Amino acid sequence: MKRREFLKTSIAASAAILSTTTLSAGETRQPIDNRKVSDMAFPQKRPLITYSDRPPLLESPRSTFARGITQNDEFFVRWHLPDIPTHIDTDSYTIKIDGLVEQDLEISLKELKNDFEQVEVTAVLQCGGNSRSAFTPIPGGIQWGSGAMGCAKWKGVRLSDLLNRAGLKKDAHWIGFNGLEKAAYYKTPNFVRELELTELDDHVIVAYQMNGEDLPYLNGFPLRLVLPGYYSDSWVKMLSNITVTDKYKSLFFMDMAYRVPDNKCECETPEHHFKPTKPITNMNVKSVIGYPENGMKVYHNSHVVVRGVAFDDGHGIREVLVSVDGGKTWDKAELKQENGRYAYTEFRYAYKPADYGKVTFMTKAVNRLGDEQPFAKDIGWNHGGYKYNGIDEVTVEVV
Ligand SMILES: Nc1nc2c(c(=O)[nH]1)N[C@H]1C(S)=C(S)[C@@H](COP(=O)(O)O)O[C@H]1N2
Ligand SMILES: [Mo]
Repeated sequence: MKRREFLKTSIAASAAILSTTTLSAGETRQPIDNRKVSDMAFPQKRPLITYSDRPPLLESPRSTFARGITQNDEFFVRWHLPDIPTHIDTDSYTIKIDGLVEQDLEISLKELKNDFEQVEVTAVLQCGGNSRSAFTPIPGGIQWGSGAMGCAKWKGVRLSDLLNRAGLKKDAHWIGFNGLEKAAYYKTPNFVRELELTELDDHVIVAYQMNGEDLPYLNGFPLRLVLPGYYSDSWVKMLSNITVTDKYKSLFFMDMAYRVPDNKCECETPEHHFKPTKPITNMNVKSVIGYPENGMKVYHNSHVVVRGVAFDDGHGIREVLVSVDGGKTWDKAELKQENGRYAYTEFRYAYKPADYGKVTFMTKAVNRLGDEQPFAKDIGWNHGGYKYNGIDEVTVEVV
């Protein structure tokens, strides 16, 4: 069945249930973009859009995306378990490596910083559920707008160097990563991720610094996994254990969450969830406008510079196109690419509003493979609300 038909049937089937609302099931639109930052700030953070304080769930406002590097104090925060350790003893903290290795290792922070080659990578960290509020009906989970993402310069050591020091045994195939939450609350499902050895290249690092400073506590102090190009569910924070195994261990977070339908459109209907599913891995191409913002007023005949960021999974951004006529015609934005292929590409587009009234800016990024962002309405629905990458839109008023 083609997607359009698929949608029609699903809309017809659910029309009765939804008669009290104007939303159509299985459709997608622009993510919610009217939330204000909170009055309250968490330690090391400026006030952000706050969904919960236990666990801390914080979203960066749109204005953050006018710049290519996200500051540490404006970087979004997501934790799954309500109880995160509130104290870390940096002198005794170690990262343990065990399982199918020649030699179990326990590496202190000091050893990590002194005994291994130090490397840096600038990379985008984006939750797979970023922009989830674009999906209708809205899937369960945090109703993120577009701010569950950020781009930082990460410094640390290569995961492969750690694994080589331990020495992998012949049957080594899977690697499990565990955050420190486990130690304190062992009865809740741990936040553990598993990756296949073949997925891990030299770009994967165990990082202790973000933008030249220690990782902020809420972003995983003192150590986190950095997987450039991958959605951030696997970027385990407060990383304390790495376990090498021969078999996939089947864990709650890997089996239930962060998966999409294993079909070409990665889509399904609210009535019939598609099986089988697959884990989300590589990020699709996306752009988000940082300036101007929805509802702003700009002066007639003034010089408006639309600014924002674009990224993909590391293939690199070829161009960012801007439309002011609803997507009929597109113009190229200027690009600035200084931080490598995993980082944000900054774009800017100068515009002189010649007419009064509302004007909508749309941005569409295209990567080096030729993949481009679809219109919001053409994105397939999935029940987890993952991987939304619709053409971004901001509407301002010319006065
Ligand atoms: N230990 C631990 N690591 C974790 C998580 C978690 O709940 N616990 N959540 C993951 C998810 S789903 C996301 S989106 C990112 C969020 O990273 P941030 O809080 O630094 O923005 O951390 C990932 N790593
Ligand atoms: Mo996430």
